[in-house]
Amino acid sequence: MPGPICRRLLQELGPLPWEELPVNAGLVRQIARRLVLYPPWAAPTLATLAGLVEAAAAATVHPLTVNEATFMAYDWPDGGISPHRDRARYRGAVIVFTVEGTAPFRIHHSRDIEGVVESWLTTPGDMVVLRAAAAGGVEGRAVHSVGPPLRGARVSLSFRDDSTRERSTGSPASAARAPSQPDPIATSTTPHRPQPASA
Ligand SMILES: O=C(O)CCC(=O)C(=O)O
Repeated sequence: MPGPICRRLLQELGPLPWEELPVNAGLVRQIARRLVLYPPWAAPTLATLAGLVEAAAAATVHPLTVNEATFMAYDWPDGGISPHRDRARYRGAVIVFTVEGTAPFRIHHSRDIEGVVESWLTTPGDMVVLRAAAAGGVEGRAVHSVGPPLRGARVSLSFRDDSTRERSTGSPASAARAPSQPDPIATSTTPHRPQPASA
């Protein structure tokens, strides 16, 4: 994802309310802030990106309905999230873009932080595709972790297909047709779920 798109995405978030996550969420330890948005996407760059992800997924064996967008911010020096899998309610794949900052991203055999299968540095514009539940009939959600940013903050944007939400679309076309759709703040604070995405 090109740098100007990353910057525009961040600009569009403006004063939206990020939440400070509890450090302990079950077995997962996380030091991060989070902003969760749902369609219809009010931010035009977010709408375009979600539409592109859906269009790309449509050409695969497992099409996605992107019905959740989560921004995570991890601050230097101790931000990050320990090994975990995303919840089973997410279908197909989780698409994670790095929007700002550089930090290690790891895939693990298990929740054991030492059991690293693969590790690399994510930098702005990178995209990681993680297998979610029952992707193409194959089980095995990826256990992953994020280390502290090398400096400043790292911000990621994850697109997910939540099987418990309506298969509504956040495509650019629908966003363009309905400029007065509900503000994403209103949709993100519905009683639907203030829980962490991971388990
Ligand atoms: O921020 C990231 O790169 C990944 C976030 C993550 O692991 C999660 O939300 O489950």
